[in-house]
Amino acid sequence: MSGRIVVLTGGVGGAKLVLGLMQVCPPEDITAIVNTGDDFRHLGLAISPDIDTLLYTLSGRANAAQGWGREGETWSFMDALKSLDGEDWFLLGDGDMALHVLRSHMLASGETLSAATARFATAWDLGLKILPMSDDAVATHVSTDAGDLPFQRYFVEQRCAPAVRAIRFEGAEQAYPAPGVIEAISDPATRAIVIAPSNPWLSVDPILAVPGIREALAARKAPVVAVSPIVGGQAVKGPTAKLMGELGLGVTNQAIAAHYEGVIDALLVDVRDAGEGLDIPHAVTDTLMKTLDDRARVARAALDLAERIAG
Ligand code: FO1
Repeated sequence: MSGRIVVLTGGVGGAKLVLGLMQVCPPEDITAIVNTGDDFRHLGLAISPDIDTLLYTLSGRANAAQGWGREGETWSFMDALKSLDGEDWFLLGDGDMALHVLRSHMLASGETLSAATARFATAWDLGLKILPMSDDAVATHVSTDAGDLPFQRYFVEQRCAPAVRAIRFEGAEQAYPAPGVIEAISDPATRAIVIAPSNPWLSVDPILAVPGIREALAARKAPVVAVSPIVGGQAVKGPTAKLMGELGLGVTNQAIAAHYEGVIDALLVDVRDAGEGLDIPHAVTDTLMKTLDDRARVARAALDLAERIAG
């Protein structure tokens, strides 16, 4: 399939699919639009977890087992920080610090998150475009039975334990899509838009909450295919299944399809859930992504489904 591919992604599962797309399409044809709702300032540093997970995953630097951060990371900064009674609930590796320090320095010098992200993608010769969903601050907060929590406090400090009652994206109403985001979605050369198997409520909804993005998707020419984050009635990593239960939803692909109502044309589901009735176009494959070949297979299946939809 030649032409431009756009992928909306966040979190670890999303990064795996983007890596799969890089195996089956020329990287220069791919534009990744990345969730920045997880971003926050910590110890004065601008942290962008989903951008960094994508940078590490695509450059082969990721700590695959851990899902975030760098393979072979060292922790002398954290040791020194703890010795000074600094906040140590959010771990900042020595190599990881380079991204946070450089990004923070560029933002403090008036550059945008887009510019910092493009610099890193170029420095690591990744080939694809990585666009933040917005250069404006959008912060995911969850209202839980343990109170109102900024995303990283919920995800890291509380390890997703509190039951989520509601999710909001502070600043979304005032945010603008980052340069190139609407253009990529609306580009006549774009032949498929893929929503990666990220958590729809926590990693994709912030992207859709930026005014203009959902509208551009609804007005799209290209088919939009979502890869379900559910495998065998569970979620592979992270809190998706738990969250769906807390939101009063069954852990089903019908619930995923309903959530993306109006945005997607089709859903790629896992072979273990193939029996579930779905009233939108769909395809079935083994969506469990352990190896690079797995990631390429899922990416290929998503593009084949898009091609089928395009007719
Ligand atoms: N996740 C953790 O579970 N513990 C951490 O200490 C942690 C630190 C961290 C530092 C930089 C970064 O980019 C990501 C980090 N993450 C950590 C992962 C992060 O919370 C998640 O990747 C996303 O926010 C959820 O997708």
